[in-house]
Amino acid sequence: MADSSCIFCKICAGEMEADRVHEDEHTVAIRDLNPGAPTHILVLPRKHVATLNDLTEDDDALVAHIHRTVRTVAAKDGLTDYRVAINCGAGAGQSVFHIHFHVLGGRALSWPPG
Ligand code: DGP
Repeated sequence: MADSSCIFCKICAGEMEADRVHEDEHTVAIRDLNPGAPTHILVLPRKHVATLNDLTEDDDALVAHIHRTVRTVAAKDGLTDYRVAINCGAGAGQSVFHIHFHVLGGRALSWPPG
């Protein structure tokens, strides 16, 4: 169920502009507005799920599909080495409460992240 106050629901529905790099039945991938690397893509499920903690067993196939989309968008940008990150909760840096997978690459990435 879409959340009418959620910007990522609006982007998925095409009601808000974004640089879309991939879309299919279950996911939309967009370039991050404030990129932290030469490639910084966000993979969004069309389904509104606020955080990683809100996923249920019913979402298992969706989560697998999201990983396929991650691989697709990384390959489209020519990446073999990249990082996939999910911030879960404000304390971990989550600012948009519609789950999204950050795909970062195109530069050396240090570990651990800050
Ligand atoms: P997080 O902090 O993990 O919730 O990541 C949210 C990311 O979303 C952050 O890197 C900036 C990006 N972002 C926020 N609003 C928009 C938007 O309207 N369009 C796009 N393309 N990215 C956005």
